[in-house]
Parts: sequence; C-alpha cells; structure tokens
Amino acid sequence: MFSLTSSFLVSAIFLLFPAAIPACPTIPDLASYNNTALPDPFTFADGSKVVTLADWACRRAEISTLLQLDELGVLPDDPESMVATFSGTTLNITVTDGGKSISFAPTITFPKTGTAPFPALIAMGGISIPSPAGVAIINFNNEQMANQDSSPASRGVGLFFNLYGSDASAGAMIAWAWAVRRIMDALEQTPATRINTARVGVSGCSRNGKGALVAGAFEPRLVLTIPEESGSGGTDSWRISDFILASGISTQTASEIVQENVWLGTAFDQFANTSVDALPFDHHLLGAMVAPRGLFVIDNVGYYMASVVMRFRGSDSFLRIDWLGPFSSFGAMVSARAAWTAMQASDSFGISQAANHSHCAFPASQQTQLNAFINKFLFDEAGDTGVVETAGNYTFTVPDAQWAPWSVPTLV
Ligand code: MCU
Repeated sequence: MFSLTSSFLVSAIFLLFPAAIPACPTIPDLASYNNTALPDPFTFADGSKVVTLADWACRRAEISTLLQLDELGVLPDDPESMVATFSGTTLNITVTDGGKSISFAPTITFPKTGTAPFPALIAMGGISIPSPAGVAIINFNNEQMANQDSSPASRGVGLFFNLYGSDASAGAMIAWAWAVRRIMDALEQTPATRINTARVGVSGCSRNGKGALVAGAFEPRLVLTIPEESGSGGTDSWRISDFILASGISTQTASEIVQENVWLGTAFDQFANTSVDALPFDHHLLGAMVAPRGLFVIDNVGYYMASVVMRFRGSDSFLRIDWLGPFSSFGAMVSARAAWTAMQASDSFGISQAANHSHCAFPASQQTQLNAFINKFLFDEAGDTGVVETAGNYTFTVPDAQWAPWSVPTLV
C-alpha cells in the first residue's frame, strides 16, 4: 500500500521534520471500519496514539494514503523530467514520464505595486478573492489539466490523463494537485519568474475551492491555502452533510456528488453509494494535512433568516447556499483546527462564514481577515489570523459529543 505513494510520503515527512526518520505504523485491513463520528486525528488506523510531532508526520502520511486510496485517487510520484521556461508572462512547463510528454502554460499577472521577488497565489481556475496588493497571481487552467465540464463524461479527460492514461485512478482534484506541484517545481527552476517560491499560496472558489484545499493538503511547499465556498468535497464533512440532508435541508452529499462530476476517484463510489461511515477519514483530516501551514476557510451561510423562511415555502431560491452545507464545513474545519492546536499553531488556522452575499461574491466584511492571512503568510508580517467566526450562529467546539468525541494532545 505504501509503495504507491512512497516517495511523496517520504518527501512530505522530510519537508516537515527533516531530522526525523520515523518508523510509521502499518495500515491494518480496514474493510470493516465503521464510525459515525469524525475519526480521531490523533489515533492511527491501528489504534496507536499520536503523541509526538514525528508521530504526526506518520499520521499525516497515513491520512494521505487513505485519502488517495479510498477517495481522491493516486497522486503519481514526481515525474522523470520537467522543463520550464519563462517568456513574457507565460510559464511554459513540459513534463515527461513513462515515454509521454504534456505541456501546459500558466500565466502570471504581476502586481502593480511591490518589489520582486513577489509572493504569489496560484489561482485554481481563476481568482475569486480580491487580488491582494503586491502579490502575483499565477493563473492555472485546471479544466485543461483534468476536465470537470460534465458528469461521468469528464472522467479521464485532460492533459493529466494524456500522461498517465485515461484509466488512471486520479479524480480531477488530485490531478490538479499534481499540476500545482509541477508549477512549484517550475517556479523553483525558473528564477526569471521573479516569484518568491517560499511565499506561494493557493486559492479558488466553489468547485475550484475544493481543488484549492486538495492542492494545499498535498503540496507542502504552499504556505497558505484559501478555499472559498468549497462545500461538499472541499471543506465539508461527508458524515455531517449526510446528517444535514437527513434533517431535511437540501445539502450536497457523497451520494449526489459522485453522480454530478468527476472531482473524486472511482474508488469513492463504493462509500458514497453505501455508507460514508466506512471511511477511515473525513474532510477534517484533509484540512488537517495543511497544518501547521496557513489555512483560511472562507464560507457563505447564505441569506440566513430568509433561508429558514424560504425552506418552509419550498422555494429553492435561497437553498442554493444550503447546498454548500455551511454547518458541515464549520464542524469539519473546527475539528481540523485541532491539528493546529496540537502543534500550538492555532493562530495559523482561520474560518470565516459570512452571510447575505451571492455564491463566490467575496464580501467586504471578510477583507480585514483576508488581509491578515495574506500579510502573515505571504509577507511574513504580523497578522491577527486566529479567526473562528460564523454568521450561521453555529456552536461547535472540540471535543463534540456527537462528531468529535476525542481529545487534543499537545504534540512535542
Ligand atoms: C460548491 O461547488 C459546486 C457544487 O459542488 C456543485 O454541486 C454545484 O453544481 O456547483 C458548485 C460550483 O462549483 O459552483 C460554481
């Protein structure tokens, strides 16, 4: 099982903890796994406990492996070779592996102010948050890398699949994460881009927000991850979304998302179509993979009062925000925050859920919080980034008897 992703796992461990060469627990047979709550971040799949930072590196690698095998599909190892050139504002990247080559070409929009080398945000399918002053935007055409135009017809379509085969297990999101890793490689190899590769983040909204979270989780060189209104498959918990739907609120769940698009690998179908309780993870652990780097979750609770009224009237005009499952995101991400707390880095985690704006329309009320994250992680300045705030009036803390019945250690 480990061989599939061994070089990624080992390099992730070295990047996080260069001095540690931990002997990680073996993942047991989880065929009969069943848990109605969110799995404990601090207990390995074999039942042993996560006590030290080195243990966490192992647990993070375990989570990565399980997410790839059961949900996202396999992230290929680093390719045999890659050539990058920079011309005008275009970063031309050619990747060769297994006798095949593909090329793609992100464009860079340089800031009108500031000085090189510039910090940057990789814009997953375009940028939706206001472009921060002094920050370069690297426009990544994720659609071209792995298609998400339509239902099952998008499966296996795109440059990634030209390289690794249309039957590769990767869903679109892990293919995008693979490409983001190549963009980081290319930036490192190409100083002419004038990008500060130690100050690069990723952001995207909605379906591209899901992709931004997966890229941030699987690319440890990214210092800041900003998923915006990512909903199901992003910051939401599969388990909590099922619960919300069962309580009568129209929320996107696993069983729907596998019909709708190809963001996830086909291995996920069996869980989506039977029970997500059989997953030995949930998306709080996808979020936790980002720790202790910067994560700022931007959400939308919709037209809060109106949504209650409209629900009873049976209209769907406001239910589109219910579809995002903002409580599911809040519960999952406050649970993810435990990883930052355990590493005594809780001020590098933020979630802000605003009300009364349209989908992906970033509201002015979140600007100060966004600025704080940009300043801290892309400019290495002080910033008040420990925000946990919701206009949804949700209360959720860890431990939570129903969803997060576990305690948070201090990892040393
Ligand atoms: C929130 O992301 C998706 C959602 O998962 C889909 O069900 C819906 O069709 O589209 C959303 C989106 O990407 O909107 C732009």
